[in-house]
Amino acid sequence: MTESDTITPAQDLTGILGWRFLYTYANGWIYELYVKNATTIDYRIHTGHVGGRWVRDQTVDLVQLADDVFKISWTEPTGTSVVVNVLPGRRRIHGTIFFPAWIAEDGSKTVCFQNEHLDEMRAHRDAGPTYPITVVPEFALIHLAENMGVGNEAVIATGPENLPADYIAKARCRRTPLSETAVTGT
Ligand code: FER
Repeated sequence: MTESDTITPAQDLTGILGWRFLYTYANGWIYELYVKNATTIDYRIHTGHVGGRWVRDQTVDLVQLADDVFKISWTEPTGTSVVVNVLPGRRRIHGTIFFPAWIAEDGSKTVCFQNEHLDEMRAHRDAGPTYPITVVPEFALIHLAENMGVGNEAVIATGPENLPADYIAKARCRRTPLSETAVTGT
């Protein structure tokens, strides 16, 4: 057995793979995340500094830290880095966003369906300014956790601007009972 076998715990991602989460950060920002597979997420940003932005097929690192504790880390083509800790059974998220200076100053250039503007985003990233980085660490409450199956292209298929005005309110009403989430909190 190599040292890394004993350092890295056995991974069971079934509690997060294929799940959609709608959540509100303590600063009021509302996000929606779909874990499409073990290395890919789709997401929509409903409100906040870059509200209106949406992204499909973002490559991420996803790991299980412990029972009901998952961690997703990635860097965007914009240069924004994000680490999101997800505790589905406890309906709790903690996210840390690292905004480059050009986005902290004005997020509007990143508000789009990013997949159609990838070269533009990379050009903005390279033009900067990058520093100082603004760190935004916040807890969030998961309003809705739904198992949509892996590889479901219909979950995040349109921008937040095309959703019905009551989308968030209705999602909150459909709030999954804690007992139905994959792992119950301990
Ligand atoms: C999140 C926090 C930030 C999240 C995505 C981001 C999908 C992305 C931010 C950005 O690119 O501006 O919880 O979940």
